[in-house]
Parts: sequence; structure tokens; C-alpha cells
Amino acid sequence: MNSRRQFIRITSLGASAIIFGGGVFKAMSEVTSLEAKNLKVNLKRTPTYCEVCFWKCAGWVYINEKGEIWKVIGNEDDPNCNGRFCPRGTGGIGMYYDKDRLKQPLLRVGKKGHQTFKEVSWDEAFDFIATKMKEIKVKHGPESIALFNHGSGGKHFGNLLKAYGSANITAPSYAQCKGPREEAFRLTFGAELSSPEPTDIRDTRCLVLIGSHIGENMHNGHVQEMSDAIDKGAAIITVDPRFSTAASKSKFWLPIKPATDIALLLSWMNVIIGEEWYDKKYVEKYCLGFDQLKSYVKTFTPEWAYPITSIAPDVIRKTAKEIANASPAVLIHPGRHVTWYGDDTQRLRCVAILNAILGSYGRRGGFYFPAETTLPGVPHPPYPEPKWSWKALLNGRYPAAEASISDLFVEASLPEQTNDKKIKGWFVVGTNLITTIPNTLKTVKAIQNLDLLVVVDTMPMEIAGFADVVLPECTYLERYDDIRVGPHREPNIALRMPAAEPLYNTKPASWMVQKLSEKLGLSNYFPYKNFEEVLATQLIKLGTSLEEMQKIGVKKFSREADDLYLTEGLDFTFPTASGKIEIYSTELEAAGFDPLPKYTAHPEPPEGFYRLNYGRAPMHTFGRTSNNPNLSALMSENSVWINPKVAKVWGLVNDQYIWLKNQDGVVSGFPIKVRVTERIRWDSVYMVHGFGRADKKLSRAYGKGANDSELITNVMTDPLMGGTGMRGNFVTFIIDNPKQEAKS
Ligand SMILES: Nc1nc2c(c(=O)[nH]1)N[C@H]1C(S)=C(S)[C@@H](COP(=O)(O)OP(=O)(O)OC[C@H]3O[C@@H](n4cnc5c(=O)[nH]c(N)nc54)[C@H](O)[C@@H]3O)O[C@H]1N2
Ligand SMILES: Nc1nc2c(c(=O)[nH]1)N[C@H]1C(S)=C(S)[C@@H](COP(=O)(O)OP(=O)(O)OC[C@H]3O[C@@H](n4cnc5c(=O)[nH]c(N)nc54)[C@H](O)[C@@H]3O)O[C@H]1N2
Ligand code: SF4
Ligand SMILES: [Mo]
Repeated sequence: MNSRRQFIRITSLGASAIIFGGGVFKAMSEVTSLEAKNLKVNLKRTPTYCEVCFWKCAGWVYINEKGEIWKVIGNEDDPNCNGRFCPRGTGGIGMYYDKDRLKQPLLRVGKKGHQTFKEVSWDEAFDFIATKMKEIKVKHGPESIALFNHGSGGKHFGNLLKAYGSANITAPSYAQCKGPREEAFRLTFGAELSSPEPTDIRDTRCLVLIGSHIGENMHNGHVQEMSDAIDKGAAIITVDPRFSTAASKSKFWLPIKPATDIALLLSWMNVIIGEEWYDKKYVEKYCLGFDQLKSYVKTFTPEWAYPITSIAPDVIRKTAKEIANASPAVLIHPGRHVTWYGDDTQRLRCVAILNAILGSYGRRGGFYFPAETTLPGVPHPPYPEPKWSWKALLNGRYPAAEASISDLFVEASLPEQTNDKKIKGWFVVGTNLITTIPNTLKTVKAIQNLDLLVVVDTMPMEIAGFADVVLPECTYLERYDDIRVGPHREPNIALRMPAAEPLYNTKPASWMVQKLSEKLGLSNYFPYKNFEEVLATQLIKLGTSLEEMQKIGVKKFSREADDLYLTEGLDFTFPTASGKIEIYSTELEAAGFDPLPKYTAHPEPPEGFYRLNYGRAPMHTFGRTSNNPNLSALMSENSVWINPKVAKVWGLVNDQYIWLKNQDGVVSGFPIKVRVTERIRWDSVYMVHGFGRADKKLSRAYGKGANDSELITNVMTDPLMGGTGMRGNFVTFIIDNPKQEAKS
């Protein structure tokens, strides 16, 4: 039996089980969130929302008598976390205390890629940036400056760029993350899913996870909802070549052959339609193209899918029945990091269509209709009209792309770029592009060709090593930021305010942008004393105030109508071209693509190679936490999961260090520890993303474990929306130190 307590241990780690080292942290580990709330000592607390990942849980930062940041815990009114932070959120204060932080603006004095900087004043840094920006503008136009951003600070720099005349703004959360799913759901239902996803996990009777590893993927509120759903008897079906934490809580684990999910999804449709288990009333009322789907999936029997997926026909039928029995309270989870094999939009179209025929979209236990507060705008003069934007980089490619593709900005920065749509300057705010965008060598080549690279970060991450100017941002615990609005069952807002003065000579992005705007003659776009003033004005317009939000942190509003789900029997117009759920996509057909998703076979690992599979660990977020003093104490390096059969062939044992070499001959920069386990298929290996850090200034993370990103040199691009499929890479093992061999 899946015990709630066992599962929740993952979530409650954040509250009580982290053992911190030294001083202030030691005291903290003895206090759970509840205890902190009831403490008799007179602690000051300020509201925040977490920046350790993009779930943005709202919490309270406790400050002790000495004014030291002491603990951060969840805000009980926050729907994203329900009062509980995950281990990473609790350990987030390590970002504040990390001695390796960026401390002072830096200006390059040596070659790019080398950490040779001199410390400069903010004024000198801004003068340098403004001069370079003006040079680029004169030579190439303002559009040749692009922004790569991820996280809160990016929005401020986005406003600056727009005021300067460039709309070339991008984030890895599209082409390296959820882009294919957003487009697949938009094509089918007319609306993207956004974040937090409106998956009604709480009330589902059957949750199907296709490689979405909730539990290790620690999306707080959803991990809690999944645990509750299990308690209420929901069946979990996990489709994953790896026995994930979620798989261990599942009624069915389908250890699918990697890259074959579309075949499984089509054969589930075959069974569900063939057996007439689909939601007939729903399909008739709301869907378009069901008849085409019905004849299309006729040949995709479980027997057809078996040799492709390695999932036995009776298991496909049994799971199809389990799924259909729960309909409409069933959730074929859309996943989040879905840029896998280049046909990802089509895989996610399968997911969307399956949900449609099961009638789960707009139904309790499936997908609810989210509501979101609209943030009042900040008045400013109209932005100049850019002569071109990211769409001009498409050149007829990626017809379904509705957001900018980071990879195209890299492409437009390469020396071989010959047209007039060149990118010559990058602002990089809160994203470590070296480990984030696959094919690192291409990214580095593009960087070497830039006239200006400004990196805004809190840590000396790899990308900072390539910067011309490094601007040290203070952490989320030391600044005001935009009010958090996010879709949920109830509209809500959350405030982030400083719990302490910024350490060292660090500043918030909002401050940097205001100062830089003065140097560029654009201060009329930012006509306020400071960002606090902006928030105060916005909050009054929202019917609250800065003072109230400082006391409560989170405010919920009522939905305008009772429209969380579809009203049974009533008509509903979906925001698609036809107003219906488009099972058969005329938009894709018109663009020359398959209107119904097709299975395509992908290359297999060559002899002696294994598919490189990667994912998350509950106590880390990508690479941003690998140097965190609290979180690196919990997990300081990654390991490579290897099936015992494979380990035997290679003579590998647990805890042995090896190097990985990929199909293009790239060898991991550092060795990685072997973990021999039945939990991974024999044709794949698995590792957690975010380790193997190459920057020596990361004193805890440097050289610990291996970096999946450097081994991802084969990118399978999604022709529909430009997503960078990263799972078509294969590795083999090197047992003796290849660097020593090279020397001898
Ligand atoms: N190989 C590989 N590549 C991947 C993935 C993978 O699993 N494997 N995952 C993909 C996915 S799903 C995503 S969403 C992306 C994530 O990509 P990124 O968001 O780029 O991930 P991180 O490596 O965490 O880099 C975040 C950077 O922001 C900095 N930072 C943290 N807090 C602040 C702050 O308050 N202010 C500023 N200015 N900077 C801050 C950190 O120090 C770090 O340099 O990566 C994608 N790329
Ligand atoms: N702790 C923690 N949580 C996080 C993050 C983090 O950094 N740390 N990052 C957040 C972000 S931005 C994102 S996008 C999400 C990403 O998290 P998810 O959306 O859950 O997605 P992935 O990282 O793609 O999923 C990895 C799983 O896919 C399985 N897999 C690999 N290949 C295949 C295949 O061919 N078929 C199937 N069915 N499965 C396969 C892997 O074995 C692994 O279990 O996590 C979020 N949550
Ligand atoms: S899930 Fe964890 S790391 Fe992410 S915002 Fe919430 S507490 Fe922070
Ligand atoms: Mo992501």
C-alpha cells in the first residue's frame, strides 16, 4: 500500500529533516515550520516568494534578534505550497549565505571564457554597457541586442530592452522546456497550460505520468496533491524507462523503451475507441475530427505497439481500462520538460487528444479552468517599434511557435550569420546558458562573436566567465520584485520584500535597470523613485496595499464566476479557430504537417553505447543549487545509474568513478560515480542534471559529478515549434582516466 507518510517524507524533508551545518543553520534544523510559527521568541518575519525554482511558493522569512536571516517557511495561505516548502526552498537561504556569491560589478580584462575581471563601481559598469549598446545600435540597430532571461529579474531588463527598441527577448522555459506541450494544448484546446499547470491532481482517480517524475520533479503543490490523491485511492500509472519515485507509488509501472511513447499513446487510443470506452457525449458536444481519429488509430493495436515499446499487449489493454474507468476524473499528465526527441509537439498532441476523448479537459479530476489576477500596468511612454523581432529569424520554420526560440538567438549570433538580422549583444539574466542550451560549443562560438555580453547573476556560474560585464544581483531574500500572479483555482497574489539589506555591493535588477536607463537617456520609461513605489501603486489598484501585503504575504480573490469546470450539458466555446476541441488539427494540416500525430522511429544506441537519460533530484534545482551550502550538504554530486546486466558486462561496481563519452567523442569533463541499479533499463543510463560544474569559483560544486549538458551534442529539433530535443544522445564508459592517458 502506498503510504501517504512515506511519500510525504519527500515534501516534509523541507520542514524538518534537513541537517544544516554550523551556527545559525544548526539551530534552524531543530525547528519545524509549525514550531517556528508558535515560537515565543520575538522574531521578525517578512513575506517572500521562493526563487529556488519556478513554482514560486510564497513563504515567510524569519529574522533573528541580530537581524540575521534565520529560516524560511511556507505561507499557509499560499495555494502553491499550502504552508510547506520543499527541501530546496528551505535551503534557499544558502543562496544568501554562500560566500562564493558575486559581490561586486566586474569588467573583463582578459580573454572571454577566462575568469579575468577587475572590480569596478556600478557607475563604471553602466558607462561601459551604455557605450557598447550605443555602438551596436549605430552599427546594427537596437534589435541586435537580445535578452536571455529566466526568473524574476528578467522582466525588468525586458522593459529596458523594449524601451531601447528591441523585442528580442527569450527564455529557456520555451524551447528547452515546456514549449511543445504549450503548443500542443493550444492547437487542441486553444489555450496553453502555463505554470502552475491546471492539472486537478487533487481530485483525480487516475494519474498517468509519461516521463513526468513528480516526486523528484519537486513541484511542491502538485507533489502534495498527488500524495492526497493516492490516499483517496487514485491509481497512478507511470510510463518511464526508469523506476522513478513516482513509479514506486504506482499501480502500474510501464518501463517503456525510450523514444517510443507516441506508439503507446496511439495504441491506448486504439483500445479506448475500439472498446467504446471514450466519453461519447463530451466528444460529440465539444470535439472536432473524432471520426478521422477513429479510422486513423484502427491499425495501432497493442500488438502493433508491443515490439516498438516493449510493453506487452495485455498491459496496454489493462492500463487502457484503468484509465477509461476513471474517466472523466483522469489525467494524462502533460509533463513539463518535454523537449526530448524532436517530435515532442506531436507526442503532446497525443496526450491532449487522449485527454479530449476521455473528457477530462474542463472536468473535476482532469484539468480545471484556472483564474489569474491581472497585474495593473506601469504607465510609460510608448515603446519604439522594432524593425524586426524574433519572428524574422524563423525563415519559414517552426509554424506553431508562439514564443521566441532561444536557439535561434544563438544562431543569429554566430559568425556565419550573413543576413542583416544579426545579434551582437546579449543580456543574460538568471540563466546559465552554458549548461542550459544544448550544444555548448555552439553557444560558446556565438558568445565569442558578440560585441557585448552582460551577465546578471547572483553566482559566478559558467556563463559569468564569458561576460564582458558581470552585474551582481542580490538574492531574492534581499529585494522587492514584481508581485507574483499565477493561474490557480483561485486568483491570488504574493509579495516578495527584502528580509535583509543586500550583502556586499549587490543590487536588485529593478535598481540596475533604472540606473542604466539614465545612462541611455531612457529614464522617462521608469518614472518612479524606486520599485517599492511601483508595487504600492499596483497593490492599491488591486484593492489592497503594500502595508497589508507586508503583513499577510498572500492574498486570494474570488473567482468572478463559478467556472472552475465545464457546466454539464451547457455549450462552451473553446478558444480555437473552430470553437471546438480540435482533435484533427486543420492548422497543422494547412502548415503541411500531420494533422493527427504520427509515430516515427528514432535512432537506437550503437553497440556499446547507452541512451543518455537525465532528470531532477528533489534537493536540487538544475545547476543553481549545486554550490548551495545547505543543499550540497544533502547531495554533493550526481551518479550514473547503470543496469546490473550492463555493469556486469563492463565490470562496473557501485561507487566506482568512470568517465562518459558520447557518440560524437565528447568526454565528460569530470568523472562520475557508478550506481548499479535495476531501476534503469539496460539500454539507458540516467543522471541528475546540474552537476559537473566547471567554474572553479564554485568552491563546493566544482568538479563534483558529471555535466549532462556537455554530452548533449545531438539536438533533435522539433519542426513544429523549434524545441531542442535532448534525449537523442548516447554514451559509453571510460574506465581509466582519459586525461592521464592523453598526458602519457
Ligand atoms: N542538459 C540539460 N539541459 C537543460 C535541462 C536538463 O535537464 N538538462 N533542463 C531544461 C529546463 S527544463 C530548463 S527550465 C532550463 C533551466 O535553465 P536555467 O534557468 O538557466 O537553469 P540554472 O542552471 O539553474 O541557471 C539559473 C541561473 O540563474 C542564477 N540565479 C539564481 N537566482 C538568481 C537571481 O535571483 N537573480 C539572478 N540574476 N540570477 C539568479 C543562477 O545562479 C544560475 O546561473 O534548462 C534546460 N536545459
Ligand atoms: N527538484 C527539482 N524539481 C524540479 C526542477 C528541478 O530542477 N529540481 N525543475 C523544474 C522544471 S523547470 C521542470 S521543466 C520539471 C521537469 O520535470 P519533468 O517534467 O518531470 O520532466 P523530465 O525532466 O523530462 O522527466 C524526467 C523523467 O523522464 C524519464 N524519461 C526519459 N526518457 C523517457 C522516454 O523516452 N519516455 C518516457 N516515458 N520517460 C522518459 C526519465 O527517466 C525521468 O524519470 O521539473 C521541475 N521540478
Ligand atoms: S517548489 Fe520548492 S524550490 Fe520551488 S518555489 Fe516551492 S519551495 Fe521553492
Ligand atoms: Mo523547465
